[in-house]
Amino acid sequence: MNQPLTPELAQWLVAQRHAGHNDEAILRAMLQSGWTESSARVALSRTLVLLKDPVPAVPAAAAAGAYTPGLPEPKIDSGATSVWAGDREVQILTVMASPRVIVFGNLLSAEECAGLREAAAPRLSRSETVKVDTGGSEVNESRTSQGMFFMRGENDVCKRFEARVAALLNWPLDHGEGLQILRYGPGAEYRPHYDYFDPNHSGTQAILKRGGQRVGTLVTYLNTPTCGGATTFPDVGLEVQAIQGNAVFFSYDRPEPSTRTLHGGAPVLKGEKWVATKWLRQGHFE
Ligand code: PD2
Ligand code: ZN
Repeated sequence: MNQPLTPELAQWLVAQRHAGHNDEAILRAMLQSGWTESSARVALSRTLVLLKDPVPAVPAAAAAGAYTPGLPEPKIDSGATSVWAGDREVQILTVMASPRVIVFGNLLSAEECAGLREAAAPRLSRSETVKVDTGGSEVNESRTSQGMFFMRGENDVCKRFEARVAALLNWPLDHGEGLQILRYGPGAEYRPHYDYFDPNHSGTQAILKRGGQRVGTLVTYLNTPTCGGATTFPDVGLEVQAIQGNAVFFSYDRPEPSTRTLHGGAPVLKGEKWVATKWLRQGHFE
């Protein structure tokens, strides 16, 4: 059932949250009353706005309705084994409710993976992390990969990939950051971190002016390392193996550890690992 978020329903959802029921319990109740999982999730995330959770949105932009409500989410019903992403059938390999994690298969062809690797290779340099005080970036031992950013729509493969991701995750193309390509050599890793911008860091307000918070991450594997390099979710003991063409997606409805979206790139033990990371924002990202 694809129900609209009526005032009565919104009131019920808010009351459930006020009563201390966690999202999983509320979701279960909604599924029992006939909701599809994807529409229940969207309705649930919209109540955050009603509750005025401390999502560090840029208030003016949020008030002006510049942000898309809800979260990126594929249209999949329970048990679906694949989903149409506009120009390609994408497999659903693993689905987790909380944290919201979905592993996709066959998101990119071998040729598309090679095209992204080849276009990125001459532009790689040591990866940096966000500098928490200014919002700038710096080299950090916790991230030993090399990386580069494409501009959105920079070449044909980027354009095709961005359109596919927008269709797959039902999220406007212009809310996505440019694709980031990472190459991890043997021993390289990305220690566990959150992808949202921490509201307590002084540099965050400046970052949020451009598109608001990150609300979802899609890491797509552009090759298969010989050994190691899984994407890990330590809070829930999940490891997603890096298999060429597959991708792991996760979303977060608030910039807080309670989303359990702590994740990392385990050290590559043999061979190398290439990924394309797509971060999705609340609003238009210029
Ligand atoms: O390469 C990965 O598996 C990975 C892990 C954690 C990538 C990212 N985070 C990222 O690009 O944010
Ligand atoms: Zn990350």
